[in-house]
Amino acid sequence: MQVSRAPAIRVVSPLANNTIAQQRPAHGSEAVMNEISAGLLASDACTSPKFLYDSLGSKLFEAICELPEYYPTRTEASIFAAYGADMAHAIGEGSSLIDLGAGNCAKAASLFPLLKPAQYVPVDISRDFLLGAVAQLQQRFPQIEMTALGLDFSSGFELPDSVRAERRVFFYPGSSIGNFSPEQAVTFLRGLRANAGADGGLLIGVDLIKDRAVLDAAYDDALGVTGAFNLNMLRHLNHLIGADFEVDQWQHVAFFNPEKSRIEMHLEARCPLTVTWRGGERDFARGERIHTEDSYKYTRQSFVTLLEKAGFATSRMWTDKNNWFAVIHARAIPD
Ligand code: AVJ
Repeated sequence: MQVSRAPAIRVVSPLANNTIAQQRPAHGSEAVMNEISAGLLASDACTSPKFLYDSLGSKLFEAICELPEYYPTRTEASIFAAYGADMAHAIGEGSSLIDLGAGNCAKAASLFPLLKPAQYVPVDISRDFLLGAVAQLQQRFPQIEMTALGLDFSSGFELPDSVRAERRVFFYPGSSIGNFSPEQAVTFLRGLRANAGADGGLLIGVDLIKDRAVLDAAYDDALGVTGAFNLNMLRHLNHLIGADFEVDQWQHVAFFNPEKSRIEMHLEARCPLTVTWRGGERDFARGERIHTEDSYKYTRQSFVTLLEKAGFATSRMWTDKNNWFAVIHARAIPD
């Protein structure tokens, strides 16, 4: 018989003295300064999409998910709703579910009644946000052991001993994998494979190639919410590196690049201007751009192939009726 108890919530804090936390310093640190400076000074200026998410940026992304043009969130949710039981069957009860970029933990929580994991391990860069969400969840699901990890997993990580070694299943919904180039995605997934162990698995959401007009509209919506989301990065950069970007001198540009099979987001200078920040400055000509995000789109086959390169064999795939989005369950290929 399963004994129900409410285990203490353990949190690995970026402040704690452990190797995980030390891999990535907090925003505003010297490493972040150097990273942003280098991007702004590159001949094709660029910034990492992670800087889209300050507190306003996270709210704007939530608003994006409600836009009629932005199909991924809603389409993925419809796939979970239709095939949750099937997914639970493929994965099996009693897994250790490791939720990458958990945020408010809502997507994973909706699967708990079917999936019945033994342990839930939400991972998110925003530790405080995560803590609140997990405390509430633990009340609703006292029989699931919960261990929250506050860390940036994007550049690789190791799991602490508090995460069960058996039956690890990485949960990576939302098509966030699209922010990596295909080569980076293979490296990232190989890292998951190494952490998963031979009996491990992966449940991942992937956005599929579709009609170009649908893709373009999803990243350049009529209300201008995605534009606000993109432009807000400038305010965040002003805060992080003491820059003097003026938001009204820039405009949002987003389009599907079919050669690279990706949406590109840029910020384009509307006039000749100079930006200054702590330790640097740069002139931008009118029309010159900062590349702020890529969102790669795959075919079902191209993603299955990518998973194979990373050491995962696809066991099941679920899609919506339009074939706009896929949720894939893959198992670690034994060494
Ligand atoms: C959070 C990376 C999945 O690429 O669709 C939404 C981010 N950018 N609109 C995506 C995003 C512009 C989103 N991901």
